[in-house]
Amino acid sequence: MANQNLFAALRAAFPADLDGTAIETDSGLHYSWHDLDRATAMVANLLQSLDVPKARDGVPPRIAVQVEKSVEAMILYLAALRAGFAFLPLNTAYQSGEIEYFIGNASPAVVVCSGRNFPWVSQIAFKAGTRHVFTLNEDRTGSLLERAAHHSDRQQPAERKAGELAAILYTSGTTGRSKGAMLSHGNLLSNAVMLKDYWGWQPGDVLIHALPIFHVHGLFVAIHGALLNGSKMLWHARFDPKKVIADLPRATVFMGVPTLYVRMLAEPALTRQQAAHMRLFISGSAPLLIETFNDWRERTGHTILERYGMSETIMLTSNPYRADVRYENQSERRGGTVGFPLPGVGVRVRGDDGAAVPAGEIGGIQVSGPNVFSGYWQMPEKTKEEFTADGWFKTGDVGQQDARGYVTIVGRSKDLIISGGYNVYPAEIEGVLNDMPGVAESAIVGVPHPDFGEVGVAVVIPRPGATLEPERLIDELKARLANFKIPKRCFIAAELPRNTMGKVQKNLLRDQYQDLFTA
Ligand code: MCA
Ligand code: AMP
Repeated sequence: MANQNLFAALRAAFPADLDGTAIETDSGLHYSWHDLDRATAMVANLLQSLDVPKARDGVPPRIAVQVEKSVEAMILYLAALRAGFAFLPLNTAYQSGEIEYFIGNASPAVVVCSGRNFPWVSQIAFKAGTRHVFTLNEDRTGSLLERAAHHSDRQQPAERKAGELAAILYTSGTTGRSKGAMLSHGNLLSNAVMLKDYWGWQPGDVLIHALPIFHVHGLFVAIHGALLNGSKMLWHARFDPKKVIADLPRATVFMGVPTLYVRMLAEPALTRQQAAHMRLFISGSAPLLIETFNDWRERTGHTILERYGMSETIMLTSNPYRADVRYENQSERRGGTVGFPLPGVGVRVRGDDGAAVPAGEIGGIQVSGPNVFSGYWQMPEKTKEEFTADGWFKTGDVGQQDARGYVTIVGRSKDLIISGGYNVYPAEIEGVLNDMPGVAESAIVGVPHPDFGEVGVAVVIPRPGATLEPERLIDELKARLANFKIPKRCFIAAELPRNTMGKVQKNLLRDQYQDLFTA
């Protein structure tokens, strides 16, 4: 059977003319397909030359990476696949306590960080038993590329089976610490191949890549989509609405979280004429407000295609790209919905008792398919809890499916805030707050925000006799947690509202602070 390594499939989709431009960056650099092929071979050869534990029981060595966005960072991801390593991307906002947990949990054989962070990241990594720590900076400097330069630019992709581990994505569940969702080469490739067809990728497509590359959206959906179509990417190191709008006449596809659309709409340069060359605008990772959907259509003449996914499953549902006879009734992109289950993906809605609910009624969303992960890294019990007895994954999202098949997400059973497309778990922040001197207890709730969609607000109860200052608590949190997790406001209160069972009534707090940012 042919090699199922995801890299082999992506490489096979490179255009015949390897001298053509694969990536053009916002700082004016051009990378050819040949460059991508050679650079991934060299880095893969470096990784394979290292003294690391061999793959055991289908579990390859892990490589954990916390670096700023750059083409070389993407090359490192592709090289890890090519060498047969499992890739573990880490948000650049994570602080030392967070990194210590991920490295301790995943025991990576190799860690790559920015030169700036080397002193503390390497200390954490060496303590956890990692033998190889490299640096990679935004400006193409660092020990990784220096070492890779000594290796051959030819390499045979490692033999991998579809079920073998390709990546671990850390995601928190309802409670407790983050869990590593294990995605296989087959999970990633099957989803990418299906989306290439469903979203109508075509010759000549050009993707504007303006998302971070340490989560599913920017790393998998966007990069796999472009590479599998042999499409050029216009590479933005960070999202700047003006720069993206300026690139629209040279592009055909854009992917963003709702905040990116909101920020572009605030720019007068966004016009129908400026967007005339575009074929497709895709939104996901967080709910797209119907106002944004409508405003975008009015301003640009394009109807945003909203889709829904998770780290554990990659893409699950999507509004249609076009009317297609293969998919009966699927023609219209409906704002406020996340569309239809993607081909091959099973979606069902279940009540609290596990029984099916009638069309149009609300329940827990469960999913199945070749895209669904195999479980959480070294957490068999957690894995078991999140799957039903008949093998469906419980997403923790609450929604409904109407008679035509459109899925709408109406809420979440998991206590989760999605802020600017990043997940924030109240339990984690409450845990840190509750450990601070003078704090008796705390609650974090999500409230509407015009830019980030939703943001966290903290309500903190002091211990008897203690005086707390909100600014001090926020500063303390900033020292310990990634910046996007920091509550935007903090209030000191005498007590938290509780029901008769003693459970904190977060809905009352949400109601109380509902208009804090939107009034
Ligand atoms: C930055 N800040 C935030 C966020 N980002 N606060 C809340 N939520 C955020 N998302 C804070 C910083 O801490 C800082 O606060 C201030 O905002 C400005 O920071 P800055 O870095 O300048 O912000 P930015 O660069 O403008 O970033 C905003 C952003 C970014 C471009 C919207 O958050 C972003 O790229 N989001 C995309 C996330 C994403 O790719 N998600 C996909 C996950 P202070 O000034 O107080 O320090 S994949 C997924 O969810 C699933 C699978 C799916 O379906 O796709
Ligand atoms: P993550 O853990 O980062 O993979 O986030 C996955 C979660 O993002 C899902 O369980 C949903 O709650 C949410 N999500 C993703 N796309 C959408 C969308 N289009 N609308 C609403 N929620 C979404």
